[in-house]
Amino acid sequence: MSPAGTARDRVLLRGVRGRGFHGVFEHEKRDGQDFVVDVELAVDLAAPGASDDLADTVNYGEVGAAALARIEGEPFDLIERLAEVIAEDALSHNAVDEVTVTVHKPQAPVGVPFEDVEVRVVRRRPPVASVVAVGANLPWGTSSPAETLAGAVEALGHHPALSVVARSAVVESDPVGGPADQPVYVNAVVLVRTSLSPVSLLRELHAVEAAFDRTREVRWGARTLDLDLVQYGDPTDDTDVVSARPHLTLPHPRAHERAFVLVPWLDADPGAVLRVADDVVPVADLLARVDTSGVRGASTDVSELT
Ligand code: PH2
Ligand code: MG
Ligand code: MG
Repeated sequence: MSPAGTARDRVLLRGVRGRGFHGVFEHEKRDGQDFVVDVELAVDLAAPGASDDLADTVNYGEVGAAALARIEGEPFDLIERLAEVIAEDALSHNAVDEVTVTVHKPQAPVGVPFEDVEVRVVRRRPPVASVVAVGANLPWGTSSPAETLAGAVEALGHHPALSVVARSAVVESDPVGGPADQPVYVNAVVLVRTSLSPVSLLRELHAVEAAFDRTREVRWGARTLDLDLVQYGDPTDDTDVVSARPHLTLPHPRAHERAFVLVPWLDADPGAVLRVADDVVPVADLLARVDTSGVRGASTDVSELT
């Protein structure tokens, strides 16, 4: 991890070349010239390195095609602008934390003999709001599930690219699904802001789970800690990420029907909304449709449940 908390690994695509019509001068817009683009993507490559699965990284073919489309597309006056839009495109990929785009214009009308002129922009993701549901129903060492939740929220807040904006009351809830004989859960919802990509945020959630010795044996089975990414970005301005990939399903496919998520979420954010299929629905409305009898308390203090 870099000091900013983002990936140190890189995917580099160099020398994407095309003919474009960018430039301040009329003859540049009329005749066109070559533009060459380098794209450097900060992506955590540990997961794809282990899985050998394209879904865990960024497809450099897609990045290259998008860069070429920008070179050949709408003419801009400035290569600064061209670099900026190529960077924006690259950051729309769910695994990309940061991007460096260099645009070269080797035939530019500079007026003196020269080799190359280039501009380079370095762009990170602007911080976005994201929603994390936390749950636990097994002690971790001498720590009760409620203490574990508090520890997990604290661990999240220590990440340099992530800040905790609000945390709900802790509720107690009957287990939903999985083995019938498991202990009751404690659940809460945490609102964060982060400049991590969705993929990197999910990886961070898994790292915090692992720090509390979370194991994955039985689906929906008892666990020391569960951190689920419910929503990434803001559906009210369409900046939320929608993804159907098995490793990154966003928004969380079951959050809209789970009282143990909706009750604490509404407590943390009375104006919360969730994308459900094609609609953006207030969490308060979703809550009116579900059975909340298995969820108890909006105890505002973690220590009350320890
Ligand atoms: N998590 C599950 C399955 N069932 N039930 C409750 N009450 N609380 C949970 O956090 C929970 C669950 C899978 O993550
Ligand atoms: Mg879960
Ligand atoms: Mg989970």
